[in-house]
Amino acid sequence: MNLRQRGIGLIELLVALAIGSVLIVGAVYVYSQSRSSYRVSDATSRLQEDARYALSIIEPDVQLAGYYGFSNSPDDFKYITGGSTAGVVPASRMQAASAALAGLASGFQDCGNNFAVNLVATVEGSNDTYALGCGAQAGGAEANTDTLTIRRASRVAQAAATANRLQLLVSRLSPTNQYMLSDGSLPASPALAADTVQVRDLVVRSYYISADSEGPARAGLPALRVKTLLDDGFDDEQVMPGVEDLQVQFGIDTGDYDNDGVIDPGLDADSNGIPDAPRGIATRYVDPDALPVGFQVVSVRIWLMMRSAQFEAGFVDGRTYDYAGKSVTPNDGNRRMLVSRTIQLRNARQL
Ligand SMILES: [Ca+2]
Ligand SMILES: [Ca+2]
Ligand SMILES: [Ca+2]
Repeated sequence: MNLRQRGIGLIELLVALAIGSVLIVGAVYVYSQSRSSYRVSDATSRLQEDARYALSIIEPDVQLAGYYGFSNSPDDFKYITGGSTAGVVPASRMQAASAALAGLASGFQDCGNNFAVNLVATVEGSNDTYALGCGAQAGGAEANTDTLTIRRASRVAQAAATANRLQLLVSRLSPTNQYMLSDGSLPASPALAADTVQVRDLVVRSYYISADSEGPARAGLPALRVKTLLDDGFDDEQVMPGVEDLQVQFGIDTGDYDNDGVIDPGLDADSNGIPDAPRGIATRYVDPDALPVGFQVVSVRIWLMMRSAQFEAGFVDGRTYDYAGKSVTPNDGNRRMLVSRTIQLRNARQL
């Protein structure tokens, strides 16, 4: 037998090389594709996670807006000083247009006249502008964004009254015994009783968007921030970086449940255009600066535009986002995610 050993011919070598390089190019392509789709899904899920967190902060605040202990009627409250229930100031005179409430620590008036104590306005906001009297932090307010303010009582009762803190004395037994105080002096009556007469802190929170985020190299990345009423005044802290826009609309009950543009028959005996007994159904959404007086706000709709911290090479966000009466086409290399939520107010004010 003449077994001839043969080597690999040039043709075979070239064919093998060609097949090999096709395989390598293919593998590299698949790898780079999966890497970039991983990057996209990673960026997207981060935006999603941040949005979820930001909403988890805002949502409970809004749900409880207008919760004032045993009463959801802010008109029941009266401001007292020195524990004296004589010469009280009713809630109707604690509003922005009213005379400045006497005896308040100056910090309480920093965000505007009677801003901290305006119990009647359980939710309020400004439309596409920053209208709080106290300055926006971190580069100032981002242009064309809304603000949202909520007012309510704290979830837990305090053991005692504290000076220089805005607090509510709430009574389950008598709607006339609802007081607000800031000097730690409780009236002689009603006396505190665990289940029926309690002191709760007044909670006032104002959400807005700043132009910058905190932290190194975070200038130019907008952030969601919140001002919170504390002892003597307002604190300002960042909730979440990478929130480019906050938009707010209020759902009001116009009594037009059959949606024909006018209040339904029989619901407006006093003919003032406002349902006499609102059912707590949002029949119309309005911008925060277009809230008609006297209507019940039953829900708040919120939009957050989340934005990635960095430009992404080769990516252009050419989408047009239509929301809250705005239309935005960014055309830049930032990835975005628009999230929205409609939050029901549990303590919608009964008028
Ligand atoms: Ca707006
Ligand atoms: Ca109607
Ligand atoms: Ca009416």
